[in-house]
Amino acid sequence: APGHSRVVKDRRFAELKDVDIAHFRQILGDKGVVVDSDELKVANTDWMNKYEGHSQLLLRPRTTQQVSEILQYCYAGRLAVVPQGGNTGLVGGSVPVFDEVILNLGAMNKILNFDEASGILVCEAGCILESLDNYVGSRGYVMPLDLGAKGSCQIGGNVSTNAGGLRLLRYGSLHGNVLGLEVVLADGTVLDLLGTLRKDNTGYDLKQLFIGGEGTLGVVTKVSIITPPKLASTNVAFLACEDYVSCQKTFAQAKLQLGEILSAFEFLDRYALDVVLKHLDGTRDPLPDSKQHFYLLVETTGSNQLHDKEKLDAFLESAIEQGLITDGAVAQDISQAASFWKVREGVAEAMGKGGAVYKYDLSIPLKDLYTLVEDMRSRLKDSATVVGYGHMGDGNLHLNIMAPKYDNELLAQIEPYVYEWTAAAKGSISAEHGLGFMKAKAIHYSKSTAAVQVMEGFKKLLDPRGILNPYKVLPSPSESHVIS
Ligand code: FAD
Ligand code: S2G
Ligand code: ZN
Repeated sequence: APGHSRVVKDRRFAELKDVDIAHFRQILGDKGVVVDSDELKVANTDWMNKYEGHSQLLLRPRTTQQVSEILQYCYAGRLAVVPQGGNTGLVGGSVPVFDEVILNLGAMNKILNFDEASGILVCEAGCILESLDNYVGSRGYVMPLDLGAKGSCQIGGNVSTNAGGLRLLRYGSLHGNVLGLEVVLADGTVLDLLGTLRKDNTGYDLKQLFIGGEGTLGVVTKVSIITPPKLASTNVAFLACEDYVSCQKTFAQAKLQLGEILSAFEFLDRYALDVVLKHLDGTRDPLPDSKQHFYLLVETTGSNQLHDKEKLDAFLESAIEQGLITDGAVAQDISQAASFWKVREGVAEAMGKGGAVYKYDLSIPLKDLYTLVEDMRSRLKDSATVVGYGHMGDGNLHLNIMAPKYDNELLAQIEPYVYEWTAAAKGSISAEHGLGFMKAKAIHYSKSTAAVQVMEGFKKLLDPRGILNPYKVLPSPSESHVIS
């Protein structure tokens, strides 16, 4: 795809042969072996239509045993494999770079157990996040993560990217909520780490390696996760601020006055709001008269609507008194709350409608977080639309740059500038989306050489033949940093 740093195909890997396909048909039956070109085209192309591989084979296993037999065979024959979930990843991690076999977990979507006393869910990796949220929701619980891709992303993919999302501020990261995993290693070994205990300090906590492993250390086949109770009262407010400093001060105020009921604190700038209103049907400006530069979406979740409303009203009053916000609306019902969320969640999709989009998912110290957006805007002038939004509560900026088409001159003005800027601000070049293919070459902006060497050690230990998701996360030895 445009702007890829060209990597050379690893000569260690075998080419797919008919005898291989015949073997997979024996393991999976015809249904689980897809060679149809239309289906392959979809599986080879990422959500942004930016990365496209040319795999000749898509496998859809239905059991852990089948995953194990597939990997045993691929390991023995040195066939490279890309584990794939909902294919909503945004760093090119879920599609082949060349002709790697695609192993999609979507057919492994059974719920195995749900303990209604503890909220502990055990399910297969291919379960769609939204289906899980509906399932636990009907039993008085919520999934501890929520993201705009919930309708397609799978829990196995969420775990493998250590997805953050809209609720991390309240429920923390998957490194805390995932209690256990079942993983199949590159050679087919089934690693049963599927504990359901909150506390188990017996030896190294191996599951943590696969949370954020991006399919390079093992294939996640089952997940055990603790889900928080679904509470009675939710409030959503959409607020307008005239500058970024006011957003920061409003966040500080929200932490003080909303405290334990604060469940989300998102921001988007005027440019992001305009792109959503222009490109996404069914969205409307929650504050049509305000025409401000910054907007906040603040959500509270608590057990008592009366108490929560009291806290929220006191917070809004003091934010207005202190001139931190110039306007605001509190959703009067569920559908208005959903319309506020639709504006925030719609930015990712809207940014893709203008042609080409360059996405940067950065952790930056809060005080500097928006300065990069302003820098990029003055650097690119009118050659692109520069938009800033994201999970302000986590110090996570989504810098999105939209242009009519992918253009290497434009890219050269963005990278490595954005990475250098983030490293200088002591931030992270990937807050929640992972490194995938897009940022494998940029890991050193956020991790030391020694740290990368230890990671390479783990990779060698768990996948000595390198067949799992090659060219991703860690710099490929054969990588030439030529921008094609
Ligand atoms: P895929 O895209 O299929 O795969 C992602 C990576 O995980 C790949 O490297 C793949 O090889 C690996 N993988 C997938 N399944 C497995 C498995 N079972 N075992 C081993 N490896 C596996 N991300 C956030 O963190 N926060 C957000 O707020 C957010 N919002 C988004 C909004 C939109 C509209 C979109 C399109 C994406 C968003 N994302 C967000 C990015 C993406 O949705 C997440 O990274 C998600 O967790 C990917 O899940 P998936 O099932 O689609 O995985
Ligand atoms: C979000 C989506 C990805 C992007 O909406 O929170 O993670 O940068 C993002 O558009
Ligand atoms: Zn995000």
